[in-house]
Amino acid sequence: PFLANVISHSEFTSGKAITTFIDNTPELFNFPRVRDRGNKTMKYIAEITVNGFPGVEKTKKKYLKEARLPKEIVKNNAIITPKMLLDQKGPQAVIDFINQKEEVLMTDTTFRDAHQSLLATRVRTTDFKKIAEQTSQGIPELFSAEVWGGATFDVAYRFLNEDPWVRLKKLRKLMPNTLFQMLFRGSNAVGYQNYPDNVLREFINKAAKEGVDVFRIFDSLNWLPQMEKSIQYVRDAGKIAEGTICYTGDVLDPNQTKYNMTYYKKMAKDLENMGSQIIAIKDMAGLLQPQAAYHLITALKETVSVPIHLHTHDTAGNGVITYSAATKAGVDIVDVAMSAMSGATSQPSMSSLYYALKNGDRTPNINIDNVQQINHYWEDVRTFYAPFENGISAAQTEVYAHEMPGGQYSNLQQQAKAVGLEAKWDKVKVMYAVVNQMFGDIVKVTPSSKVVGDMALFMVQNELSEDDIYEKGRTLNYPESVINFFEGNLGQPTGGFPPKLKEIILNGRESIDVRPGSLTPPVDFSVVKAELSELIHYEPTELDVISYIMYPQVFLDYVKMHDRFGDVELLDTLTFFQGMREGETVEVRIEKGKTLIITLDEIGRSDIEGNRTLFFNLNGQRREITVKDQQ
Ligand code: 3PY
Ligand code: ZN
Repeated sequence: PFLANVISHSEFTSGKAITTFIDNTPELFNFPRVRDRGNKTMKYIAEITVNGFPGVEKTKKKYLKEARLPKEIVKNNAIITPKMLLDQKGPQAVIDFINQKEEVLMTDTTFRDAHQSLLATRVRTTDFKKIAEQTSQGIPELFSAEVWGGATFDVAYRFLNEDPWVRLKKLRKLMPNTLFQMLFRGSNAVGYQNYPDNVLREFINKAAKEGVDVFRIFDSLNWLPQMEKSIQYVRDAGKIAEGTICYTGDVLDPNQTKYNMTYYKKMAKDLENMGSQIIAIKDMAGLLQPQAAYHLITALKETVSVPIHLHTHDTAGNGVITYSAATKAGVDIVDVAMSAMSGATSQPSMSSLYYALKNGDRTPNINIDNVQQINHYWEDVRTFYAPFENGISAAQTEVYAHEMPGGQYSNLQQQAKAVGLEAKWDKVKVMYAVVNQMFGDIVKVTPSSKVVGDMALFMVQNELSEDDIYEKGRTLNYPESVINFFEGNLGQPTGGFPPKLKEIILNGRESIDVRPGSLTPPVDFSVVKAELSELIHYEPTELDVISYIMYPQVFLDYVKMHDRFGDVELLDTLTFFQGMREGETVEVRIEKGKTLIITLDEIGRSDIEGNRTLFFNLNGQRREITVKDQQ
């Protein structure tokens, strides 16, 4: 194509070509990108069609219906949303707004926690984009939409071949009047390890700039020193810091000596003093029972003057009752999800809560018809992700025993599957509770929950009991995360580490008891940028640099995949996960006015070396793509 560009360029054909022509004529390098993009897209489709997507069974039918989109959303143009208040008047105006509201406010978690908890975080940007505008316009009364953070960041790169920053930017454009909320793991940011303070600041600033308004900041051990910096950085960025208490155990259990009412009240007060503008109670496993919710919220409302935002999971089936009790006790905001993406390990349903509180004095103010229509879309979209369903379709009260977070359940299940423990999943759950007690009953949420999960898998896989660990534990090769935890690199658990187990697991290794971030030198971003640029052979953006710092290998793998296959995020979800069937046509809108119309005419037989040629038609032209059949 380069030569063709030279030959057809008017300056060249006019005979005035000089040696600087190439340097002065950058348009020579405008290769026909569509052809390139078409080829890359077909390469991806061919690969998935022949070899499949890991863990996905091919159930695609040839002709698919599109997900139903709302026919008519009734807009409320007169409304002033919290996002407008934040942008025009700053965080205090949003807090005043919350305090003036009679009704209970809601956060919609459909774009983040709901699919993290139900579908292994696999929902793709394209499926959010299609409903984003209508969600923003149809439910402008929402306090916020949780759209980013938690596991969505690395899963986007790792499994979806997508850039999470691009997702954020696209959604921000489509939902300009909705407050965006993200889940931020304190000193672990969106990762599983501790990051230096200047990385936290950089990440928060970038996320704020790209559109995040409310940062829910938690620490996986409820250790306040790990949250303080992040709260400060969010405030410095002019956004809203939601300091978070992770809820564990049962606050009304008289035998509960650790996580009791005194503990929660003190933590709430400390978070308020630290500068939290809202306090979140993050009931990540769904352990907060209705009576406990009533007493806890009542006590916290008496203790602090900032609004309280309650988050739960519906695993045990009591979510709406818990919210109803919390609403009576004066909770300000609760987290819900679109009905089709709610329940079980996800959040309680938005529309169910609406009806549960209807005709009361705090009924959520939403247009329920709009909500129902938007929900039809999710009813259809959820079916695209059937291979990632975690199998929990009914309430499971055993969560009160194993205490596994909703967001972890489906991921740990996939992890167990990957190491051949699918059939022993019940054992893994029981072991999870055993490990928690061995660790001294810790708060379990990412990344501490991953430590407990890894240890439970390790013990089930190696058929080890608790006694085995104490008896022959010194000779075992523990998972990296477990050693890291006992070294103190995630911080300090409430009441400290169990000394005997710590000694066995560390087996002579050093440990720390100070904030890990106080020992980590700041990252020099320009050095990292240069290093990354060498590795990927192009000039990375500042967002690339921060992603690379969070997840070096995952980011590099993503770059490689992107290089090979292009923007696969533009493919529809069934094609992305299942490829194409013979005779099928798909359309890929690569930009405004440019659509790839791809038909798969035939899948050739495997040749002697195991290669298969797929015969496509791309916008009317025959194309062949050959891939190695791995089966
Ligand atoms: C996460 O950190 O990803 C969580 O959802 C914790 O609940
Ligand atoms: Zn959650």
